Amino acid sequence: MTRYYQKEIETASPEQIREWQNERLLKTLQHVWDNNKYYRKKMIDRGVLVGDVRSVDDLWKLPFLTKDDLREAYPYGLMSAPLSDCVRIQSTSGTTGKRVVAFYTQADVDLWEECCARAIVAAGGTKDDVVQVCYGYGLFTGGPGLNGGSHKVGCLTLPMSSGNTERQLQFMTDLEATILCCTPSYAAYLAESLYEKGMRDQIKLKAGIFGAEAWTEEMRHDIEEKLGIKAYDIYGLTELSGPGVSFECEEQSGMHINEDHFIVETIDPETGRVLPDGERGELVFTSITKQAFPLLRYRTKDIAVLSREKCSCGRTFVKMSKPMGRSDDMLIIKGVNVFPSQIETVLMNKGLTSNYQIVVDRLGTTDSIEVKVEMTPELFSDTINSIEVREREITDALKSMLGIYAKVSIVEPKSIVRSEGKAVRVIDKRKLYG
Ligand code: DLL
Repeated sequence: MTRYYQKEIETASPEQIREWQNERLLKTLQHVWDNNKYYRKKMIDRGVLVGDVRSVDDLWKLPFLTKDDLREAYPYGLMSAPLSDCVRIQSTSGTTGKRVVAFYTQADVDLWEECCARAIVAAGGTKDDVVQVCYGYGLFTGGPGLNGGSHKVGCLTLPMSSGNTERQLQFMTDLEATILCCTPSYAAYLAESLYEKGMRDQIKLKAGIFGAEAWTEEMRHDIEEKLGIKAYDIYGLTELSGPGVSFECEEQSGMHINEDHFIVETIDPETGRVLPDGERGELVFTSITKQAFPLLRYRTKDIAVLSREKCSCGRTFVKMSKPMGRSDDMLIIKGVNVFPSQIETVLMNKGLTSNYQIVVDRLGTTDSIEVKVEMTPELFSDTINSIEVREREITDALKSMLGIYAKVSIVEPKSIVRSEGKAVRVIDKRKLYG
C-alpha cells in the first residue's frame, strides 16, 4: 500500500493543483514586486507590470532569472523579506565564480523540510526507520534538508555528514540504519568498502535516497544489487531551497515535482521558447510559496523531460526524467556533444564500475578525450593482452555511442579518487590554457 507524507496534497486533482498555483503565483508575484527591486526592474525593462499576470497561463510574460542574476545581485539583491525575518542561509559550493547564497525564513525552512519528508516517505520511510544522512552538512543543502525531512517523518536520524567512511560503516551496522541518504557516487564507494571489509551481511539497509549529481540507470542497478536496496532519486538545487524539489516514488520512473510549491516549465535553451510537456528542454522553476528568496522563472541549465502520465503510486504531481546532464556539463569534443552520462552507460554495460574519469585535452587545434576506468577484480587477474582487448572493445562501444574516438585506459584498482560528495567526473585541461 502506498504511503504519503501529505496525502491530500500529493494526490490532489490537477484542477486543485492549478488552483493552488494560480493563487500562490499571484501572491508571490505581488510580494516580489513590492519587496524586490532587482526583479521589479527586470519586469519593467521587459515591459511587464504586476497586473499583467493573472494566472499560470501568463507566466511566459515574466523575465527569466539566471545564475548570473544571482551573482550580480549577491548577496542581498534578490531577497524579498527583511533580513530580520530570516533564520538561515545555505550556499552552493561556488566552484565556478561567486557563490550563490539563498536565504530562508522559518516558514521557508519548514516547507523545504516537508518536501524532503515527502521524499523519505515515498522511499518507504516511517517513524520506525533509522536514516543515515551522509550528505555534507553546513552550507551545502543536502545534509540539512534530508536531516529536517527525517525529523519531520519521525525517523531516528544519524547526522553523519560526508566523509570518514570507517565511521559511516560502523554506525550503519551498529545502529542498523535502514535508509541511506548520500550522493550516488558515495553510495557506490560505501558499497565497495562494505565488501572489502567483509561487512556486507551486517547491514539492514532497505532504501537509499540519492541525488545532487547525475547518475545513470545502470549505476542505480549496480548500487541496488550491491547493497540489496531500492535506490530512489532526489533532485533539487540551492537556489530553490535544496533537495526535495522533486523525488522518486516506488515506480522509480522519474521524479514527482512538488507542484504545490514550484511551477515547472521546460524551455528551448537557445531561444527561451516554452516547450510542450514530453519535449526535452531546460527546466525552469518558479517558487510560489517562499518568503525570503522566491525566484521567478529560474533557469536551472538542467535538461530533462516532463511527463503527466498517470503514476501507479497515485501521486498527481508532474514527473521529470533524470536530468540528462546540465547544458554546461556538456562537453563539445571535435564539435560533437558528449555527456558524461553516455560514457557511464557504456562502461557499466560493459561490466565495469562507476570508478571512472574523463580527461579532455587539446593538442594544437585537435581535441582529445581519454576515459580512465578502474579494473574490476576479474580483470586484475587477466593478462596484459586481454586487458588490451577489453580496452579496444570499450573504445568501439564508445565510438558507436558518441561517434568519436576516445582513448580508453583501464587503470589499477583504487587509482581514481573516491568521492564523498559530488564526484568529479571530468578534467577538462583545455580550460587551463584559456
Ligand atoms: O545538489 C541539492 C541536493 C542535495 C539535491 C542532495 C539532491 C540531494 P546544488 O549543490 O545547488 O544543490 O546543485 C544543484 O545539482 O542543478 C543539478 O545539476 C544537480 N543535481 C541535483 N540533484 C540531481 C539529481 C544540490 N538527482 C545541481 N540528478 C542541479 C542529477 C542533480 N543532477
